[in-house]
Amino acid sequence: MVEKKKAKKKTRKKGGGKYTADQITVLKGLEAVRKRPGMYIGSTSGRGLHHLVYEVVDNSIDEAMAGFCKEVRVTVHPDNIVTVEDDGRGIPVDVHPTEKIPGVELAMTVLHAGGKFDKSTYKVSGGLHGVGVSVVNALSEVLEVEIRRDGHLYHQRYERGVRATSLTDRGKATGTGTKVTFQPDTDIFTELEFNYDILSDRLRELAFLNKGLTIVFIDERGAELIEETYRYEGGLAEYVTYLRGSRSPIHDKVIYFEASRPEVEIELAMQYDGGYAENTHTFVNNINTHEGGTHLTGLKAALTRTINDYARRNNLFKKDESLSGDDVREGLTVVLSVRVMEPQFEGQTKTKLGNSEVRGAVEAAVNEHFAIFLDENPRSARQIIDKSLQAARAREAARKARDLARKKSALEGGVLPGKLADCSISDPAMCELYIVEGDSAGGSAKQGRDRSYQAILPLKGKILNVERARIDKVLSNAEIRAMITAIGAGIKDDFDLGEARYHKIIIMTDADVDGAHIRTLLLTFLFRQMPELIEAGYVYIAQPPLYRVGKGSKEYYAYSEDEREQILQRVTNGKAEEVKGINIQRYKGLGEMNPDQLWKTTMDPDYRTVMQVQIEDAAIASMLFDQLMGGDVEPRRNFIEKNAKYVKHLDV
Ligand code: 0RA
Repeated sequence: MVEKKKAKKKTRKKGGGKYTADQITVLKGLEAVRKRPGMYIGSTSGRGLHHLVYEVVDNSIDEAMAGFCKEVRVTVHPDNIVTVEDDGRGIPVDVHPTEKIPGVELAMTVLHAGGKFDKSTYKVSGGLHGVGVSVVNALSEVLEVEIRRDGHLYHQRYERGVRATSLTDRGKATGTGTKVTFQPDTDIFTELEFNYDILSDRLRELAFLNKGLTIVFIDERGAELIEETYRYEGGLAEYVTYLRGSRSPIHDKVIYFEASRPEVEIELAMQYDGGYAENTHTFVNNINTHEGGTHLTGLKAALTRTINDYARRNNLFKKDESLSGDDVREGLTVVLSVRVMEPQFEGQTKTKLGNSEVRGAVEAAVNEHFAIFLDENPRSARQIIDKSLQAARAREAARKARDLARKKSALEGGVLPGKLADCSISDPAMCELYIVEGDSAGGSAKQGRDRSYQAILPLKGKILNVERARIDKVLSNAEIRAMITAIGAGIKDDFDLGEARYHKIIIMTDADVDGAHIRTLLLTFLFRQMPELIEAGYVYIAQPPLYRVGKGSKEYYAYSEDEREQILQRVTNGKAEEVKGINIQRYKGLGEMNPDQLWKTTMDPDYRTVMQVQIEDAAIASMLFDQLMGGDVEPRRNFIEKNAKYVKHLDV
């Protein structure tokens, strides 16, 4: 009922006159966005907040992709007001023949109209984010747009999506372009502060993905103004160099090509290095497809086939030898970017490409261009194949060792690791596996748990860094073997989600830097060896409390500094003299909690908070890890800081 009243009030124009029927539809549309923001931007937390910037930037990038814009400037002002400015043609200002309002007003107020009045001028549009700038308008306390066009400067202001001024001509001006300034609505968003790293990472990524485009990022919030310029003439080829970081390449030239097919435009860059990890990044219309999809399937098929064909033709195999997908991707950094007219996004986080026609197109293009590269660069080809063969031999040795271990443990009676305290229920959908740092915390967890459905696997110290070790070494590590057998679904290409023995795998580490490090190692391991487990939403992070506040027989647990303050305020009623009877304990590790406390705070489903790990969080974790373990000192110095950011990222 209240809603109706609100809508009515808003249909009154500032100047007095009534809105037309069309504009009432407009207001209803924007009202719908304000009522269910999550439907349009995913969430109203930090993620959704940053989404607003991406949405506006996407419009400028579309203009750049159409060939009319060279530079995009993004500024974060004090109070988290954001400006996105481009030197494109400027959003049209002339009155629309049937809608009877200026084009810019249509873009700002009509859902899905976005900047795309004329689809044919835009070859492809930003898929996932393509909800249109009207959504940003609806969710902003204030939005102002300035357009330079036809020798004039035009301006208009909106408040919460509703027109506050008419489009006005502010006089003569040179050049063309669009400038949008907006302030996210405090009524809508739970988090209002823009994160410098998240924005700069995304803007840099966009610059890599759109070669030649200049993106300037300015942050005016701190004592010192920060300005960074991203511009990459080499596009994805430079991106691969950037991602490879300090790892040494095994061939000098980055393999690079662009291909245009009726169903899809393809850009690809890749390079092999001496490491053992695979670093694959795929994009569709500038969106990171963390969950992969048809383009990735096509790429993988082509890599395996092209290398095997080349090796066979050039007699590089001993008899019966062949290379698997995992073999040919060891030490490979590859970025694939495709542009598709009507992308279908699927998966848990809608970052998996579903369009079936893309698979064959990518496969054919990669086959063709990669085969040319190998033929034209025989020395590089030899090195790539040698490396893949080494990977294959290591994998074969590991498989034999594993088979042997399996037979051995089968003879001994139990296949499950000795350290695992399993649960009694056998339905995986109901079962949880806690992977716990340290034997003492493991002991408390074993005593405190509900043994019917909670299993505990304690791990000793730091597990092996899978990023820097080859598969045979990874599999010879006892802690890693224990995890693989406890989970029970295998690894890599042999992974079978249906075999997973638990549908919740909860990483429980200390709430300190070491704990964060171990968590990163575990996430990296899961991300590298069983990404499907993360994609299925089976992986979680436990949230142990930081403090226990005791007062008399009462006790409270605080999971953050803020919460500790709140609790203190509450129990002392703000009166300082009451502080004396209070005992504050800071938990340095899980081991300091007794079984009952651990159960109550961290394991009891009715009380605990667990964070579900998204595949992109795991990807970020493994990237960070790689930076940490690389040769450079600077990234290592930044690790703690960055790691803090990634933990924050999980939260949003
Ligand atoms: C449609 C038509 C034209 C420009 C745009 C959209 C446009 C939209 C945005 C949003 C942000 N920056 C933008 N730049 C341009 C121009 C049509 C013409 O001039 O012929």
